[in-house]
Amino acid sequence: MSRTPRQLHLLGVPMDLGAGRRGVDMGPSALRLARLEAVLRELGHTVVDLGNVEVPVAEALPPGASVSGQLRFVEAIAATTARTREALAAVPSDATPVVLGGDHSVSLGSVAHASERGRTGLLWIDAHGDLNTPASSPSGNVHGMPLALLLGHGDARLLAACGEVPRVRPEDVVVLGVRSLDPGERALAGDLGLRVLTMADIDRRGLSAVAEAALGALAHVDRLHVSLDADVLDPSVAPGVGTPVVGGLTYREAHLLMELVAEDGRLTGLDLVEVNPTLDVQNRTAAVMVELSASLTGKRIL
Ligand SMILES: [Mn+2]
Repeated sequence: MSRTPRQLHLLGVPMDLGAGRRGVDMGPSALRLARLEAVLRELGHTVVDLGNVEVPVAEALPPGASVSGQLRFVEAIAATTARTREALAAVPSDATPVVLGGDHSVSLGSVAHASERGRTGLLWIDAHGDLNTPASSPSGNVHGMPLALLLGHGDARLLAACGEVPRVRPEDVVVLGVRSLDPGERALAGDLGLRVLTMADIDRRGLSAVAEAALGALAHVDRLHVSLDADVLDPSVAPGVGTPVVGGLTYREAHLLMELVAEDGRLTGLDLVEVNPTLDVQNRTAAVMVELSASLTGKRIL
């Protein structure tokens, strides 16, 4: 089942307005330069590149756009979320959208879209929880908030941009690979009863058992969206990320995770986010993300 050829529709969202460090707006270019389309074609998939969603340029926004209460660039991010949903609405229902970020706030659009197509399990693979709200965020950067927003918690303008709220139910979400949570994120995860599988779980039980637990916890849904933040990888594997945290997934663990999700066969959408070419070494991080995309869509060793 995992080797079934897919129709993959790529959509770039070159946005770094949600991040504290600049540069992830170049992520879509880096992923394309790392031969994403060619690698997926070599696996037998049909690939359509829809180009990029138009994203405001930070420097061209009016003075003060970066400061809106505690949230940076909230209006521009809300507008980009709406445009991302619009662009994805044109993707045929039997195709698999692949959104190229951009900072992780691009997933507001992609996950909102996925939920519009039907109840969707969300596998959020990330070093961080992305569960902050304006009240709990230490930085005001929206890329630390998308999962909270998709669960219905956060700024009203961003919630409105996602459409019907909440976009995902807590029981339909698994967060995997986490090793850095702010106190407010820990509290929200606890309040919602969110399933969070940390790096400590992976250390103790092994990646294979943790991946099985993640997929098992989502066994009640037919559709599965994978939101893959490059910073879940160890910085030695993926140096080109804005918010690196030591102690991440090894190269093999990441591939095994992708292979197990591929075998599961339910994948309906994918985000590749937080690749920052300005911090990378020879585009290595984008290259790893492309390889992981291949494993996720059916590439095997044998
Ligand atoms: Mn993230």
